Amino acid sequence: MDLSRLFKPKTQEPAEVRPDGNLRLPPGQYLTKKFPVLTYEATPTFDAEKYRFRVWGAVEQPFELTWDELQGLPRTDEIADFHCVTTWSRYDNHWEGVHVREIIARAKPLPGAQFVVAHSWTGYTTNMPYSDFNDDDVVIAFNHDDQPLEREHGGPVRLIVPKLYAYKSAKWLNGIEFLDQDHPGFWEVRGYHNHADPWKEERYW
Ligand SMILES: Nc1nc2c(c(=O)[nH]1)N[C@H]1C(S)=C(S)[C@@H](COP(=O)(O)O)O[C@H]1N2
Ligand SMILES: [Mo]
Repeated sequence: MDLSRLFKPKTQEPAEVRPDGNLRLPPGQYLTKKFPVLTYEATPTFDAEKYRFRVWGAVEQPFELTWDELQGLPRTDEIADFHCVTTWSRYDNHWEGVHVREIIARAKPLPGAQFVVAHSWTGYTTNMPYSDFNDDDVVIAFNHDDQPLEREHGGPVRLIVPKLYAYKSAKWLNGIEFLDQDHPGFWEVRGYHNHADPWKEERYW
């Protein structure tokens, strides 16, 4: 009996490469088609009447928006991969919402505003350099894969920062603070990396 057929090596698909030369799947990550929920705090309730989106700190124009006003800002959408520090990645998420540059244009950050903290109404916070926040693919999302964002995934509004590990993508977003000094957020003070670049495996510090 000819067994060689059985032991033929399986042909492998070539690994996908991003335009910047990095592999599409960051090191140490595995792909999932599911959308796991990863939340530290209890999933909060939402009250559209009471909701305020606050923008403050090192800006010329601090401001506050009601839910309707936030909904009324120009919309954008994108397809982006999502990488959790606990090693799962989910490709091709379709996010719809408001680009953060709509907020930046209204707030007019001062020259010294080199850092940003995203705030959730649960008290969760996460920090990032202004240069990572002010990027083409950073959005305040209301919809995911053509559905209103599920409550446990941050609905009705969350931040999405695709190029950093997902703990930078604050769920239940209600504020953006601009700062001239870095201010590590919830996970960042508990040992997760301050910067969180998945392609550099910046997981812990
Ligand atoms: N408010 C809040 N936002 C959060 C978190 C959290 O615990 N609370 N977890 C972060 C982490 S670690 C990840 S991986 C993603 C998970 O988003 P998901 O639950 O929609 O998959 O949300 C991030 N945003
Ligand atoms: Mo995560």
